[in-house]
Amino acid sequence: MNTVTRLTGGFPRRVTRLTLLSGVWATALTLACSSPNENGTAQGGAAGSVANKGGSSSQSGGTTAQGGNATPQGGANVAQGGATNVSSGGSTAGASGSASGGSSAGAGGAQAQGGATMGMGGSLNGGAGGGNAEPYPKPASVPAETGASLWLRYPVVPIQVRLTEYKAAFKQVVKAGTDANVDVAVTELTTGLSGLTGAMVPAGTTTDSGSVIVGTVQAEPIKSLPLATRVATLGPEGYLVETADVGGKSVTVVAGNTPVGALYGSFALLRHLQTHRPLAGLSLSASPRIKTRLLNHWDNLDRTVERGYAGRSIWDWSALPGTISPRYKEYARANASLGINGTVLTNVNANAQVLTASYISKVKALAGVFRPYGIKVYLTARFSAPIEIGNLTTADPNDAGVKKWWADKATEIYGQIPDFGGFLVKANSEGQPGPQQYMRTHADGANMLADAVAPHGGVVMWRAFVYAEGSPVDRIKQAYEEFKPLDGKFKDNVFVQAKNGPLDFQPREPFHPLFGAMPGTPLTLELQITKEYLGEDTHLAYLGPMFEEVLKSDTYAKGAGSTVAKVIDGSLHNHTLSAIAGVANIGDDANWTGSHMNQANWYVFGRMAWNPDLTAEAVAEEWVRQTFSNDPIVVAPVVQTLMRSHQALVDYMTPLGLAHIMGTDHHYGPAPWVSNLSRAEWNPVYYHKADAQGLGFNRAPSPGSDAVAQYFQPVRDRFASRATTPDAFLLFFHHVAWADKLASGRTLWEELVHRYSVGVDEVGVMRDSWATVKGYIDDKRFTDVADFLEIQHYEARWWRDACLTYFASHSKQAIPAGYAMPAQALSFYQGLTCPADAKKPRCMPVYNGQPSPAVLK
Ligand code: GCW
Repeated sequence: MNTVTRLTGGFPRRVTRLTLLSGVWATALTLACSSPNENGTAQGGAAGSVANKGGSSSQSGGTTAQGGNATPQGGANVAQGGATNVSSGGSTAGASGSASGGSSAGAGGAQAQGGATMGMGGSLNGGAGGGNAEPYPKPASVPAETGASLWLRYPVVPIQVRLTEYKAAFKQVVKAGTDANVDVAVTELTTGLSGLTGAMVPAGTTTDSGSVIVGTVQAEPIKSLPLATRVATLGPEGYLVETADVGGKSVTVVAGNTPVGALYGSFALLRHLQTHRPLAGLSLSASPRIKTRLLNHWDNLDRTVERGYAGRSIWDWSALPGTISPRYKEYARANASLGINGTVLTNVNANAQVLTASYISKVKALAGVFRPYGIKVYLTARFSAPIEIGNLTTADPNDAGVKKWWADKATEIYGQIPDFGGFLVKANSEGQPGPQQYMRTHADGANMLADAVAPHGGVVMWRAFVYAEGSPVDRIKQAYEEFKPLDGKFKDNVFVQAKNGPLDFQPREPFHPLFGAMPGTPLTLELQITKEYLGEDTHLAYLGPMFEEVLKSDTYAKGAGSTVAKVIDGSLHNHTLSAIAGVANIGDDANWTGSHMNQANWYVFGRMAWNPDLTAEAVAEEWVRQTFSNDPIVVAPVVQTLMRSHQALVDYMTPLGLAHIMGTDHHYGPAPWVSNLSRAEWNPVYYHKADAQGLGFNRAPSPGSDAVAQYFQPVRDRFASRATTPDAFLLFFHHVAWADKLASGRTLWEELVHRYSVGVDEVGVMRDSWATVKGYIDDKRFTDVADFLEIQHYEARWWRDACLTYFASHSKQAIPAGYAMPAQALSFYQGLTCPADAKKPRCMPVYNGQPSPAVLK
């Protein structure tokens, strides 16, 4: 037995767990490796598969099923380190916009260290050095970190060859042009370069060798350089970073067409250096595919955060505008480093007060902090605001007084904040007011607001997350039914914002059928970074694979290749507007996101918002390198852990297309039995429809709900047929008999038991993999993560046992041989009253069992 200290409030600080025997470990790995995932590709990719480095270039996600869109999970991707992009240009930063799985895995051929946990070692070491053989020294001691520095830590480069190279190249930073964005770029570069080189790299004014020249192509000396013409092709936010000769001096140029482009280039250079890439052949260039890249904060004015698990809101409204927390600037830096260029400060369940004069002055103060970082502010607009704060008797969008009120309000806001972004609106959804109260449509409402902000260059983002009161046939059909007929009726400055899936941020959902179905309207993809249904702060679930899955999903709206990414970047239907939004996971916790690992989800959202073609794995690697260490002994196991984590969670929570079986309100633990909530579609039983015959929601044509009809062909037919629906979505679209055979050869019941069990064991593998980095990163963050993985392992078992005992009450079948019996009877799980703390709803009573293994030898 060993003991693990946990730091979580409200629970005993020590729990005991059984140490996994190596044999069990090996069993878990074998099972993970040999079992196909829901897409039929190798899953898990633990030790064995990771050791298999291929020399061919890999396209992670390349096996995405047509219309099925489950990307391969786990280490199998990692295993296929392609031989591509090993030079500096092939950094995981994906600067050229062409990063693929191969780049993340690095040079498969170089410096292979092989071995189970070191499977990526060769590539990663090679990645650092592009052939550099210098090993990373094991740190003697590592100072504790709170996580507050995020991925902008800039520790001194610990390998001499690289350090020497960087010191020679970076001696000072020289500004080209005058603008606040460029000033920020200079500050970021001097800070980052000083940290990485361990030497003072000041701002300078004369161009000497070893200068970084940062600025725009309109300013000398960049203006006269040959590279200036290439920058011109990169668009307003693009950048180019290269070495150049200026008057006989060797310099590094960071050039943008605009000041913010130069800022993004500065962060790209810093990312390159933070990941210890060589400078030979340095050439980083990129421009964003999506123009508006937003965080959506669900932050209330009282500093509570809806679905926030990282403390209070970082917006200290009562202290604003007089007091400016230093965190605002840190927030802006972190976002700018990713290319996020806007933030919606307030909850979509909106409070009209934020539109009053006193709050506008507070918003103005925040906008002032964010502006030098290229970030605009947006607000949520409560549709009934004219009544609540305007003394009108109606909010009817066709009413002249209402129109005038909003137009005046927009003028007032823009008078204070000339670059205000616009409004995000949740209307006629979950009790929010909206135009339908006045017998008007969503388009009427959106257009009225659009007219108000249009003279100032603002936009309206109108959410499509709607579902009506009553007992609809199938909740997931409603957004499409309400919005598709309105296509073409929205003003030019209106986006319709849809969640990734048609239900609600589940661990896995098929893509939302609105994508591709509204060619006349720019659509915003709304992703949820905060993990409302995915273990909140505690469970490690890296969302990169999930984001990649939806972005690469093929809608077939205009034939094959009509991916969700192409819908939202505007290219499929030729829109000039394009946007993506991520519901933030940020709060005032020291580590920002409630857990260190959740920082990766903020990071990957930002990186994929900039370039939706980046792979989850590439981004995971660059995040790990910057956040923890570049040493392959850290990078390999942590990237593998991240990459397998989402599928693991899907398996132990909602395998095979199950959805919405979480506990009421908190959405944290399992509660598939809940059936007594007032609205039918709030109850888990509505979604899984377990009965004596089988399990799953029939969304095929009649007698099913025919939700599949909302998809284009051939996706429609693929989901309509039980035989062609990928296992990943099987129970989302079909009611399947318990005895039905699945592709694995197992019956549905057996497969369910198997998946839940593998999910639990995967967390055990993640936990043990993390244990290998002890001593290579600081103890504080190591222990924080280890403690959460320990909790996650217990809670994965809770999920498994609760769900299997419940589903067994319908299937009337026993747990097959080879799998652990549930630790408790169904009544135990149904009787649990956790969470004690709605914000941290961990469940103490589940820590008294043995969490692993779930798959027996
Ligand atoms: O997922 C649900 C959440 C609500 C949220 C709503 C929405 C902001 O449970 O908390 O409200 O979605 O997206 O509007």
